[in-house]
Amino acid sequence: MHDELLRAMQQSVIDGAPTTAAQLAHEAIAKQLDLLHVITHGYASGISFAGEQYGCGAMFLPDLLACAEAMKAAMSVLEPELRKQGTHRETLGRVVLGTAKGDIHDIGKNLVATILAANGFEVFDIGTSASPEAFIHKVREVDAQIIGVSALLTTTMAGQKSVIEALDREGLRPKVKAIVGGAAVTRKWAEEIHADGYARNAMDALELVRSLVARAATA
Ligand code: B12
Repeated sequence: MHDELLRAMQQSVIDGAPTTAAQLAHEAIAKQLDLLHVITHGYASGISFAGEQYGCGAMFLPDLLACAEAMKAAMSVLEPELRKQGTHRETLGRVVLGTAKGDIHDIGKNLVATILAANGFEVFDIGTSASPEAFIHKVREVDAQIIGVSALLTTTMAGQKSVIEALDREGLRPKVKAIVGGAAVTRKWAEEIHADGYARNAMDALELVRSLVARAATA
């Protein structure tokens, strides 16, 4: 599907070209393309390539920052449109989302937030580098059913464990379900830290949240 456009999207991220990235996003909306497909096979594929280049020393941090800026420019065009395409008007549940303490990556977490919100969930995004205390505070404030912790760094995965431990300590589980995700995270890690679920992308996160909320309703 529109291979040339997808390649141009990848390249706009690799080149760190926010204006082009945003223009291509508008083009995708005008052509009524599947926006999740566009994000995954266009922009996210570009940012993954940039990450690999950075990982092997072929790209440096300022380059990676420029790539992230381009990806964010595209997402700021696509995310409101994805929300608009959402069909649900009633609230299916409340989800607190954040990135683990010490971690500033938020592109993936924001996409998860958008997909959940577009599909009827009320999302409370507490941002990046969020402490376990911040998660607990928000869960209590909004009476959330689900808490989602993102981690992109191997060093900040421990922050996911701390959030789950804090939920247990405060006696908030099993009522509140904890899910984890992010590039560094595996299903095995999720099991190890006794998370209630793991998802490798935003669509799987939506299915996971739906099934956890449905299970809680019939319990
Ligand atoms: C973009 C990027 C950056 C940007 C972040 C901009 C931003 N606002 O987010 C910048 C340039 C700032 C950055 C900084 C750093 N980065 Co960086 N970064 C990346 C990169 C290239 C892409 C991440 C991304 O946005 N992917 C696209 C999104 C859509 O995918 P995603 O995040 O995986 O999210 C999806 C799923 O994981 C899932 N998901 C995500 N969150 C959640 C949460 C829940 C609950 C669920 C269910 C699912 C879920 O759904 C999402 C949507 O489908 C990755 C490489 C990679 N392949 O991941 C490196 C990478 C993560 N970074 C890395 C590093 C080392 C750093 C720095 C430490 C570099 C430095 N020396 O300073 C700093 C970290 C600073 C900090 N304290 O956090 C390493 C991590 C290595 C490791 N294993 O620990 C990586 C892997 C690059 C590499 N190959 O070395 N980075």
